[in-house]
Amino acid sequence: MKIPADARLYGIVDFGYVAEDAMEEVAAKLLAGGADILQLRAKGIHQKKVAAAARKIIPLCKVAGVPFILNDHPELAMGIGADGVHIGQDDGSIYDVRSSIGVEMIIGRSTHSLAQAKQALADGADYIGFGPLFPTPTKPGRPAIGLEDIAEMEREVGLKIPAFCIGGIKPDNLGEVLGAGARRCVVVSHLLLAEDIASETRALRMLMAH
Ligand code: TZP
Ligand code: MG
Repeated sequence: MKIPADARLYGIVDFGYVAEDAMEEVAAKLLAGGADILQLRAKGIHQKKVAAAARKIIPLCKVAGVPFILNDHPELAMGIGADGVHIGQDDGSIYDVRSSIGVEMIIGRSTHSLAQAKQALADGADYIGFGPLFPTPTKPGRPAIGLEDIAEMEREVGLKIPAFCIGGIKPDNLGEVLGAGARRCVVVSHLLLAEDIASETRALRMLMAH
């Protein structure tokens, strides 16, 4: 499965916010609210637990017709039938990951500057994350890059592959982010900490509809 052309909101089920026994339920809520892509992110979690969570979430994504992306672990992503893998700047080259998982699977790359975004495009990434726009508890210590490069990034990269702005995005600042030129976003903590995850996801998705 490819990233749908009209994908706007990318949701992440993150072990940093979601208990192991709630993974499936939270994934279902993000999907019910209209998340267009779903990632499982499990920093520092044993691969067996990551695989177990992925096996519960993948069938939900299949029913919803939403791509399932695993953060890190390209081999595991392939083994469990993920649609793709998301890799950071320190996770090796896109070329090496592509060589091991093949041409069918989606490869997403985290980028933290315009130069990295252009490089990811040149290296053959299928989509990028671009941020963090704002400081975020989900990635502590990572400096915020602000909004000023979004428009150029969208022109240079986002017109060729989907580009998802990320980092500290919430309804309060979404207007500003879209106004700066963003067309697609990843939202993690705001959705995972919401009292009603499905309706919060739906509300954000509607704000991004145009
Ligand atoms: N990469 C750059 S910022 C970020 C990641 C994984 C965290 C985004 O999470 P939040 O909670 O939406 O700020
Ligand atoms: Mg990584």
